[in-house]
Amino acid sequence: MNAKEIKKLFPILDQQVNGNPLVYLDSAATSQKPIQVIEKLDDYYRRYNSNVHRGVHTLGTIATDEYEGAREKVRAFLNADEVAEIVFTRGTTTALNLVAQSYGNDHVSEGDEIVITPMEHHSNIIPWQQLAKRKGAVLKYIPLQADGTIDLVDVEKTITERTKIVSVMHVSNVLGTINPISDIAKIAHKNGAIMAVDGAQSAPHIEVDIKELGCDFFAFSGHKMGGPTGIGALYGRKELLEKMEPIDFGGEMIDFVGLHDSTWKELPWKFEGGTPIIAGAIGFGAAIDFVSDLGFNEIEQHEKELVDYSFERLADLKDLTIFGPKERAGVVTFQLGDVHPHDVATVLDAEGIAVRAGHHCAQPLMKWLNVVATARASYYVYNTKEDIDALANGLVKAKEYFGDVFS
Ligand code: 7TS
Repeated sequence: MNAKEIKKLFPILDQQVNGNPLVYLDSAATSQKPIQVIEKLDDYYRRYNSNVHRGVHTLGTIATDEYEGAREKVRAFLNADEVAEIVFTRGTTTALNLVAQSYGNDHVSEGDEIVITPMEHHSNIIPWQQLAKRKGAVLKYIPLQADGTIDLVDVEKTITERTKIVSVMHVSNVLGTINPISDIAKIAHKNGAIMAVDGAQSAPHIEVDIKELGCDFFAFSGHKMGGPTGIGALYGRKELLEKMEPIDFGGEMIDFVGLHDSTWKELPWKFEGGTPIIAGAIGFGAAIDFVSDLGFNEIEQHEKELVDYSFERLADLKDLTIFGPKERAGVVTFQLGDVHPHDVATVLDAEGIAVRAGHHCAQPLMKWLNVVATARASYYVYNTKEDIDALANGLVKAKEYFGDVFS
């Protein structure tokens, strides 16, 4: 299937915005949803909406089978050994907070180190800042190279025997950098630290195999890969999850409840307090089927072509700076002369082109880039070269509109 055929499977993309065909270039914020996912959600609510893991009635049994079936799809998708290692969460943010609050609380003490990078999304900074503050630990940053990549020499220098947790994004949502996770994980393990990975921008775009990555935790979100909002997953190595305390207490996650003491269900349910995100998980499963059927070789190849074509088309634009390395996932973040990124995005929106402008939840990275904000085009399976032509033409219009800036 080519991108034009794939695009037809996304009903939302077949519309006009401000009198122009919609060109959606904001998939790093959230992707659009294929008809297969929309129908799966519709089917759940029309045919078998029920709570899970309780009662014996027929609808409840179907819902439970579908919900747990989705967990199995996540397991297979990541190449984890057991479904016990897959915890459903609201998304990447809650998954990383679970690691920081549960594993972090029990394993980090005063003077210990937590190591991250300046390119992280806020979701992979603040949970560790908070943990470091609670424990009197030190939050350390692996410095970046000038092109926004990580040098393993710096990793070796930053991680020490005092490091307890290393947490790094697999793919940058701003620069598109693909980080050498398996190498970083080896260095973390050599020093006795565990390796957590923010996979929000990798799982939708490149093949993920947690065994090849060699990580202990991997967090990602369904909504960036064709799934519904409000659902994601945390993979955790079983030996670690088994010893971790739940952080959400209440229904669903308990085994026995007494007046003064209670015990928890086994993995992974002890981490899923309350009625779970049932429809979300089932829709997430359908999204995993969808991207897996397309195949990650094809997805990676397609995004590489889009990135190469972007560099080719945008190279002609004077005053346009593209941030990040040449070798990257499907993200192109840029600055157009002195024009504020919000103005660029507004002109593009008038043309029906959706890009994101702002700090992209990566303020430390903006500081490192020495900008307050940038504009960003991010691609997915449904984007075509025509979309990039529209972007390039839209940027020419923006330049004309703010002409005096360039004179
Ligand atoms: N980590 C990375 C690398 C991300 O790109 C995002 C969301 C998150 C974590 C948080 O994911 P959530 O599903 O828990 O919200 N990134 C973006 C973005 O780039 N623009 O909007 C959201």
